[in-house]
Amino acid sequence: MTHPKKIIIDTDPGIDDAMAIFLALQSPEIEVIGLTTIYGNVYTTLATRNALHLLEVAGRTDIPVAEGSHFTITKGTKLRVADFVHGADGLGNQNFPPANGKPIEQSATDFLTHQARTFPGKITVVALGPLTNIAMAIQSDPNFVQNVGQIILLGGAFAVNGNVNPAAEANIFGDPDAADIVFTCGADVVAIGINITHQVILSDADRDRLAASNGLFSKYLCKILECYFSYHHDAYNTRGVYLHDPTTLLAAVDPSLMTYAEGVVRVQTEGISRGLTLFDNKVKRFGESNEWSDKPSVKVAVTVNAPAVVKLVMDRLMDS
Ligand SMILES: [Ca+2]
Repeated sequence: MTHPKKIIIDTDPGIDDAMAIFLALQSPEIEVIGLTTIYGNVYTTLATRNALHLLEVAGRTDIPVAEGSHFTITKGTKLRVADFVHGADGLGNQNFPPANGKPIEQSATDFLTHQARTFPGKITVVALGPLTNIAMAIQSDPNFVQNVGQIILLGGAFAVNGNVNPAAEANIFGDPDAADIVFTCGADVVAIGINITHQVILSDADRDRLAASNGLFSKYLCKILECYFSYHHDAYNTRGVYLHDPTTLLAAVDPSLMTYAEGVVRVQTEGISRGLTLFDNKVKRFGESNEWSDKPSVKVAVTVNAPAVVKLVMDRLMDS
């Protein structure tokens, strides 16, 4: 049997982050060796607390949590926090008791670079929030890009509107400068954008099935999902929720759930379209050199087997 893939989840929990973390713990193909935290759905301090709490719920306090950056890569402290999507506590306003555990001494950046150095080529980073920690790892250790196996990130809106505004998807908007560093770093980067995740919907009927099951994770998730469903109903008029983070996690579990195009992604870091991801799919050979020329290619997911993703999410969360 092949060894499970070693995964570090960089996360801002977050309701769909909670789903992705539980899904990861239920997936024999991967081994979660740590969580690193970042602002996004909540501020970083609360993201850390929630990560510790979720591991306690799962009975997996053996997994270390390393706290990430409290500011953007350009030292910005005016952070966008999406508490209106996930509740003020990030987990559906359930007022869970505080976690007993503590984050490790190492920062997220040091944890990422250290693990990549210890297991060269073997670590997959699944990045589910703004990309500050990953960009800091790239900047702080010149060997990180060579050492890391793969970076699978939830971010961008490829040829569709964003979800913060027409230009930008939330994780990229959270730190566009960091995102541009990650996209152009030369590592094996796979981007799952909302062009993909908006096709993967957990319906009201799916939620009812989760609620009716006896699974530890499905029961917990049904408590926190209410807030997420009502946001989606108001914002998109959908009877269901988008599975952003779980879909991205499953790209690490089974890459064949999606198809990918290769090319160069740059991120707009200023102006009204700050956070816009622009993909050069290499179909056209441009006459002059431009800001995409000579940059390393990444993979961008372009199609997804949405029913298969939803089925895997349901099966694994109910079987807990
Ligand atoms: Ca997230």
